[in-house]
Amino acid sequence: MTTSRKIEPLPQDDDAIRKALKDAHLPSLLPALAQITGDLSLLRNDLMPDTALLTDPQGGLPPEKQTEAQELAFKTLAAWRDAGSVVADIPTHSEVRRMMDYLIGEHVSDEYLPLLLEELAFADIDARAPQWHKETINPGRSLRVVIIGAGMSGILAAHRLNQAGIPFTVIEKNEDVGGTWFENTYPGARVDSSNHAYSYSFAQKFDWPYHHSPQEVLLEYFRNCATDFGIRENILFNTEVLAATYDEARCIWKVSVRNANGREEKIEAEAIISAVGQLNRPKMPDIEGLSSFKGPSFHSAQWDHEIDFKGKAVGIIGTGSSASQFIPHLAEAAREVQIFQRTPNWYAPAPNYHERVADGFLWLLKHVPTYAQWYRFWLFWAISDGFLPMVEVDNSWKPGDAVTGKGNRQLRELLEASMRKQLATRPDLIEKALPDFPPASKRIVVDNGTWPNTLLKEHVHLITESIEQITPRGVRTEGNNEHPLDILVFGTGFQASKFLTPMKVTGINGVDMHEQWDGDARAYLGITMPNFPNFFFMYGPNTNIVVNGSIVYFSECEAQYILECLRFLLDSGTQAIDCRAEVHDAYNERIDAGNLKRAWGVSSVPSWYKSDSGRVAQNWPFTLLEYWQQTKQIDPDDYILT
Ligand code: N01
Repeated sequence: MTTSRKIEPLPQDDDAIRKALKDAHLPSLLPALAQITGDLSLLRNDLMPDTALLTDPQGGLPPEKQTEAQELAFKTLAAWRDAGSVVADIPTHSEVRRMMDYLIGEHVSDEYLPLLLEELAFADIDARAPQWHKETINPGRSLRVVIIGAGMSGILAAHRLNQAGIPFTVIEKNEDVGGTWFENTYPGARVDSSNHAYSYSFAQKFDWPYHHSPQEVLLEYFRNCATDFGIRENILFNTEVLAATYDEARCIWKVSVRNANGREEKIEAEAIISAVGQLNRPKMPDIEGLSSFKGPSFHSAQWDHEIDFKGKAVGIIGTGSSASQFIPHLAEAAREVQIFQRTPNWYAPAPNYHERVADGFLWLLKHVPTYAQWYRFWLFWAISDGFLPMVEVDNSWKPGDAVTGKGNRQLRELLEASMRKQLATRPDLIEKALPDFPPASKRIVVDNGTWPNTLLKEHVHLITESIEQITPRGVRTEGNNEHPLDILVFGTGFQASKFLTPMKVTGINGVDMHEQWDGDARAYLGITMPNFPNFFFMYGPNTNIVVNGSIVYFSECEAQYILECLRFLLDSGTQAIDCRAEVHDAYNERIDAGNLKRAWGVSSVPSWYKSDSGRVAQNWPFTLLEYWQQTKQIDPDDYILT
């Protein structure tokens, strides 16, 4: 069972404990030991991680201190085992805070504490679960919900509705759950944030085989979640939503779907949750001659596993996160690899990117209660709001500057030094691969050295001349340069800013959702929009996070808010809530101003963070805390009530 965290008893074998401790993540082990023993004196000042080095695997603890911490952990664990392995009472909030303070090396403020307690999910308490049930609030009221999509967000929404006793149907176009993890099967596909953090807070799993697990492991996790949550029988697979139309007189959404037999059907519901994701519709480039290529060609999200690359000349258009993952695999087999790069990337060094979780570490997660939660907490904090200053735009910034401010300069220096070092033997590649724009203008690609090592291979060529045409035999770049190819792969990304494409969604007075957006998707809290009553988005406009946090966290906040809206409908007898235009507009003005204070908002480099108009339609510019606070509950004054 995916979500199980069954702890196994510590063995009598002291050597086994000592051996495992060599692989321990010590900064998060000591709070776990303090918690299970109730002995907070274990959190010694001299063994405290260094705040400035949070992303260091051992929090900057020097080797002699690591040895001391290991010895302390050994003695504590052995004594705890010998005394009967009794876990101390759940700590008080002030004790938990003391442990948090120790782990992150600073005082956790009052406002962050409740958020962090939720994330920790001690004693398997799912604090974000609805603490109410439809039957006890308004059993007679019809409140059916259609969820569109059974990926990470859709599974979560279904689970929450199930917990609240609200009837729901999930419409999924694929034959199974998983969304992006079902569709993207290209070689090398893996999660680029740590999967101990990229998982539901209430369904944590300690036995991830890798720090960044491959696609098939993530897919299995989401498949198992769907089964464990008991939502599978509510999912209509191989069924695609074509349109949704609001019937104002009845306050009902009529959803047109094409079912598994190809027939069109209508489903009625009082509310819709769109959980279609932002990165689910492949984007093919607008290049002359696109379809003229005679050899095999396909997009990374529609990988053709029949194709053998061995001995072939392969061309790849695009160098984003997807391409950076699959190109190294193609380079293993292909005779020649031609990479067509339009814009270079910044690469964030992640030494454990392809690493298996060490045996000893896994052993400790299995044998030490609460260790997995504290490790997840560490990851959550290490990639949290503390990163925002690195992407801030100073007042002195002007277009063309290579950095946006002081923090961004530090980030640039770090990333540039790493790239220069890795490509030191090839100044020509440094010239081509080193961006001249500020880091975080577009998505920073995660890498462990695989990308530069691939570029350094003799049969791999990084081509930066712009593409003029795709021809039957290959690609022609400026200056009439022909690049003959056997196979052409598009790593050209997704239609991220075209939310809900190609569905037709019609709201009050026949207004079309895409026409209302006019190419520039906006929503209030990324969740609701005027004229579309009881229509909720998950991972909607401006809810993507760039450097701080995990997208699962955002989806959990959105689910919390949507459930609060549904509770309001049940509680108040209101038929429908429709976001007030002035609330929506004021909110979006603030979002736009916020994004203009971030590197991705001021930079002119192309990125999927922006709509065609150049507005940042995807990203959330503020703290994780702020989104959590804003989505905790609904303010009815934000809505026109029917
Ligand atoms: O897509 P992208 P992606 N001519 O849009 C190029 C997530 N993800 O699939 O930069 C030439 O980033 C384009 O060039 P440019 C992750 O959030 C996650 O790689 O626009 N080139 C760019 O190089 C990621 O950010 C994981 O100039 C053209 C590339 O194609 C998001 O998905 C793994 C072109 C597109 O890059 C999208 O990543 C993979 C043209 N006409 C992805 N049009 C995880 O680890 C486009 N390009 C979870």
